[in-house]
Amino acid sequence: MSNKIHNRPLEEQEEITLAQTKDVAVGVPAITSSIQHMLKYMKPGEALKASLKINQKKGFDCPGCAWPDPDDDRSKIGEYCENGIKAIAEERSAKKITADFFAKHSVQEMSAWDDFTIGKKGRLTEPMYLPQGATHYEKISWADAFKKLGDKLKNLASPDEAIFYTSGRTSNEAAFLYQLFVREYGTNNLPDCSNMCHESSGVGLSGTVGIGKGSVTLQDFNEAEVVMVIGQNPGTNHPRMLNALEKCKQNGGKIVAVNPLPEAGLMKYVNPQSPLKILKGGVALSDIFLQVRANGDVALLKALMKLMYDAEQKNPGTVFDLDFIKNKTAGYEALIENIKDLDYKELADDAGLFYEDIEATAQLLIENKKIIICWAMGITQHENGVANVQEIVNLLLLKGSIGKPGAGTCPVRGHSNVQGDRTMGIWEAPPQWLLDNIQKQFGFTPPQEHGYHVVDAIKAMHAGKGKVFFAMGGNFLSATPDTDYTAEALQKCELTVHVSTKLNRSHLIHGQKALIFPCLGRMDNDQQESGEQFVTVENSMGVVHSSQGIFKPCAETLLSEPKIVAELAKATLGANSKIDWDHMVANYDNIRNAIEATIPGFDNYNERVRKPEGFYLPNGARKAEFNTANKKANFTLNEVPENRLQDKQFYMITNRSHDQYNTTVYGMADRYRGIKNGRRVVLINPKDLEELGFKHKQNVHIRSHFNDEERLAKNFTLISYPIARRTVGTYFPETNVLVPIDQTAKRSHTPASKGIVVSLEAI
Ligand SMILES: Nc1nc2c(c(=O)[nH]1)N[C@H]1C(S)=C(S)[C@@H](COP(=O)(O)OP(=O)(O)OC[C@H]3O[C@@H](n4cnc5c(=O)[nH]c(N)nc54)[C@H](O)[C@@H]3O)O[C@H]1N2
Ligand SMILES: Nc1nc2c(c(=O)[nH]1)N[C@H]1C(S)=C(S)[C@@H](COP(=O)(O)OP(=O)(O)OC[C@H]3O[C@@H](n4cnc5c(=O)[nH]c(N)nc54)[C@H](O)[C@@H]3O)O[C@H]1N2
Ligand SMILES: [Mo]
Repeated sequence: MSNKIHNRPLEEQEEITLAQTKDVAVGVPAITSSIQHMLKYMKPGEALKASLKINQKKGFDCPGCAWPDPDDDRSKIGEYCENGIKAIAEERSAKKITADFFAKHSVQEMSAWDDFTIGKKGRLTEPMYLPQGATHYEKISWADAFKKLGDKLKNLASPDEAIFYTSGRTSNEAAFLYQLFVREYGTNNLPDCSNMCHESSGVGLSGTVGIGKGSVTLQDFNEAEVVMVIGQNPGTNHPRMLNALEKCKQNGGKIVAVNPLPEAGLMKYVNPQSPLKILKGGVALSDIFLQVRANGDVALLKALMKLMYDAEQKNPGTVFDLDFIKNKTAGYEALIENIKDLDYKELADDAGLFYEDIEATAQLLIENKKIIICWAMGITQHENGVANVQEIVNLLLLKGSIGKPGAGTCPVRGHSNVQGDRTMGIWEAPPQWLLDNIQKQFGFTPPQEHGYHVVDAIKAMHAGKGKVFFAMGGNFLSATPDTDYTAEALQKCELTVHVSTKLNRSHLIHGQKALIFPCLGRMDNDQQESGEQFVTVENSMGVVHSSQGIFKPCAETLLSEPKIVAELAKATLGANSKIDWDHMVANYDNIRNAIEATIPGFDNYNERVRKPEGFYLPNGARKAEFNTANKKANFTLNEVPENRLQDKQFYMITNRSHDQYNTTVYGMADRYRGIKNGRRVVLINPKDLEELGFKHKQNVHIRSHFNDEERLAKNFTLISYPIARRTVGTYFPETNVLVPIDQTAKRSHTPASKGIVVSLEAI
């Protein structure tokens, strides 16, 4: 792996410039920024067409985030947001990469480019092959490419030597077909981006409320009395969520933000589609901002529950929902034993919070009954990520705030169809009913043993047990932890294959041989034998709806993801397959019929998904029906995590800037945080800076510490910033090299990307 990229020398870095940190999100600058971005990277006519069709009924689903679209009043000028527009411009880039491009640039040359440069080269258009020992990718026909991969898969000693990754943009149709092929081939090695994302939510929720998804709908935000937003930066990552929070406030609801950073969107918000409000300057969104230190959330949630308990003791029956607790839950007494003697001030100190703020928050929770808690990566990407989620559930259960209007759990998903992919069976640990249904429906016996999640997949490749790595989308190398280790793992593979829309670093850090399969994106028109197709996706709130491409694909050579799976299945399984792959892919209705027959909740799929607003999947928790082993919602006991910091050490959180989509860097302006021109920064509290004897804008190396292991990332700039104490902030993926492969969440195996212990070294 090129050290040059990791440790980019300071003289090659532009000087970071700082602007005023914003306390208002969206508004006019967001509109200007998105229009500029579209016009810079797209053809003007297409830009207009895209902005009118995004997230509209009969339009395409924004490839950005998984936030739901309103069932009713969608804005006429497009249900869009600044970062959705950037996602579109990125996918519908006017530039193209052809075989000539690969002939001109060696893999080694390209791997020295930074991610921004790589991403801006345009759309991939032709299948490419890198023979063993070659310096350049070469053009290959689709037929030869499928044959090469099919032959390789056929000749492995065991199907378990192959690993099939999925990123969360893959449609329901492609995902279902893909897992079906992988299981007929004979393995459950189906790691996905969810393993690095909301897996802790899935695990934490399944055991406690019986479904690994959230329980709220968009409508619930209109009725909620209190919404807590914990470990999430919606202003950047789910901008349309701010509309829902604004509505909640208009109806008298209160918002509590819990975050080590004062994120702009949570502080104040100007709706871009409401010019009047732009003039007035927006609304202050958060009523209370709890500036928790990294991973102080369990301490905070326990402190809140302790104060609620005290109030309940004083006026029994007024704070907790005792009927709900009695009829619907288990484990209440044990939880009370656990919290009744806690010292809330000690917990507040541990979380780095003021007593008054915790008391004020507790008061809101004591007085109100309809509570929603939203969360994202600040909660899940910790060693105790599952415990974080379970403490959130404990608090909601005490209030009876799951399964009634205006209340519930809201894990806000990342990729636009990550939730749908899991529903379709992209899961290394499939539930038994799924395997049984597949067997019944398709007449083959799927493998029963569970496969590798992301971290185990990397270790298997590193140990030489994983020999073929196939990725349906994503950028595995840059998204995963411990970049150097993962690079070694991929390089040990005999063959790496990527189905992709855009060039990324995973094409450049490759196995002995490598293939690139260029595919259609969300906005591209998808023609198959029976004519034009649409696909379907599931949003963060369990609504399944259709998405229709609107543009002519930028090259005739591109294949759709379902078509790629079908051809691969034929090349690998040949006449042995029980499935008519050509029939499936000729008309996606056929795939949807197969989904309906295999997965509960999809009755009359083809009919219902043609309704413009789609349909809701069944969700027991939403109706206070808990499909756990004991049919109750379960309280759980979780320890307050130990403080792992030694003197002069910090917890490092690795966040997204306002100008990126995961590993795709749109630009160098983290506008709301006021950081421009560069991404190799460390945000640090001015008092911590002073205690270290370091100065604002000083250059440092970052060293991470885990057990006896140390990892180093060089050449960063310290930025004095109002971040919580004992916490430093950096950007992902630049600091993934510091995330230890073995530092993962208990039970969900999610890399602890927001809880890395680091020290800073002056250069
Ligand atoms: N524009 C854009 N949209 C996106 C994405 C993108 O990259 N760009 N990515 C998509 C994906 S895949 C995902 S998963 C989501 C991610 O959405 P987010 O989870 O909002 O993304 P992060 O930048 O990881 O932000 C985590 C937030 O948690 C806070 N935080 C960090 N550690 C802690 C902690 O210990 N406790 C608490 N309480 N807070 C903490 C951080 O300061 C930050 O505000 O967004 C999706 N949408
Ligand atoms: N340190 C740290 N690491 C993290 C995180 C963090 O917060 N901190 N976040 C984690 C999270 S939440 C996630 S979800 C993962 C993301 O991990 P991934 O999903 O693997 O990464 P992305 O950057 O979203 O993948 C981008 C690539 O997907 C391809 N692509 C885009 N659209 C399509 C499409 O329609 N079809 C196909 N086939 N390919 C397409 C393009 O080639 C593009 O380069 O990263 C994780 N890694
Ligand atoms: Mo994610």
